[in-house]
Amino acid sequence: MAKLQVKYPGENEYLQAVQEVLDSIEDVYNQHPEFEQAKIVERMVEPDRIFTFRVTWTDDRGEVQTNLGYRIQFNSAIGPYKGGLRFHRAVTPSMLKFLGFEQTFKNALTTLPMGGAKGGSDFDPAGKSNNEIMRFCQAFMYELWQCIGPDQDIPAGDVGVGGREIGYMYGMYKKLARQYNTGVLTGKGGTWGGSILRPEATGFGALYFVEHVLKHAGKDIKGCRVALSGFGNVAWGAAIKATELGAKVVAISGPDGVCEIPEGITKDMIDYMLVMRASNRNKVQDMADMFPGKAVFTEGKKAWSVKCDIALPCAFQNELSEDDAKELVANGTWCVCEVSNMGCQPGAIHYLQHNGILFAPGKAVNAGGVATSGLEMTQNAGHISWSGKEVDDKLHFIMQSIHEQCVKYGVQPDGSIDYVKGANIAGFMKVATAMLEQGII
Ligand code: 2IT
Repeated sequence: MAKLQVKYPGENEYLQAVQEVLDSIEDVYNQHPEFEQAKIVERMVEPDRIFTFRVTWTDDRGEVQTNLGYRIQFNSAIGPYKGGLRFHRAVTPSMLKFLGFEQTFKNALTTLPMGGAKGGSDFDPAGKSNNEIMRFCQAFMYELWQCIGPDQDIPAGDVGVGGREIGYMYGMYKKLARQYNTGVLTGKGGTWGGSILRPEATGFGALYFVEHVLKHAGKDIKGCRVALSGFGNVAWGAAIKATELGAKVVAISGPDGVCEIPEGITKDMIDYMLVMRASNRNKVQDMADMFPGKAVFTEGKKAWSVKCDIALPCAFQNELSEDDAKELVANGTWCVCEVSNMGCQPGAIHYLQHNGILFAPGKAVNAGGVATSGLEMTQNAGHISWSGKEVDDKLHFIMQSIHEQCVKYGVQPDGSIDYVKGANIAGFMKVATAMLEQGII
């Protein structure tokens, strides 16, 4: 860590993600001198390669705009590079390195053969028109297409990249590559190679994982109040499944504030989340304006100010601070599962774990998204499509298996589960063993 801090000063998200994993694996690593001898950790913390490129496009006023694009191929020990693309104004190499590093362990947990990658751009979708989004996606793919392929590197969505953006990028990829490689991107539309349930999968998988966490602790989700952050694709899927399982979603949030929904979110509201996302306005207040009296907007507040049993960060890294954790615990919250990648700050995780709160990290909880991307790749490779039930059954099985891996490596002397340790050690052991077996490369 000391070496990395000197080498990459200011890459705070990346250093934070690496620190968490190294803290978790220290004991196991020291029991395996063969890992040390092959310098597994020194190799694993560095991406295999980083592509950086200029993306120039023209906005609706005819003005020329330039953004930076990236693809970080992090680790290919257990399969081709796989991971999403993030379009957000704050994207930096540090952010994408943290995400690519996390993705490597997450993908290892899914049971499927996928390596880790991440990419994206500092392009800000907020306030952009549909045509601007299309032109940007086309310009981005014009640079990216030669770096990717169905057996090489398979991007998908992340913050700011959903089905619409994948569509525009896939259209451009096909035009450039002159190949109908459906398996080159995942999260595609249902009529052109997309998997049923991929849009819902991150949120659905997260709730299946929460069910396992609760069951293991002798609890039930029925009747629980759930606070979600964000209103994007991940929060949408989580809201559907939480409601279906008998919980009450009492909060969603946005960069502008929180919407409290005392009676629980309804189907109309869940559908409206999609309209809000497509508008690119990035304002959760729109929900309160659409459903007056049912959703109450408070400016500048987070979802963590709303009284709940279960808190699910579904938006962005470090969105839940130590102070937020204290507020949640004071309000009676007893379970926090990260659905966003690294949603909690280290101080928050420490506080939650020391107060006996059930806590599980993003790389376990949200792995259903990329796992279903893996299922989409399998369908594309076989030129077949599975039914919703087939995909859902497989997703259930995968989330159960991830929970079992966390229990195996995270069980504590008192019988409780340290899900952070469990997920990190399980992911590390799989990737490290594969690297060892493939020699010094
Ligand atoms: O963080 C993630 O796991 C994703 N954004 C999904 C990646 C994927 O390849 O489906």
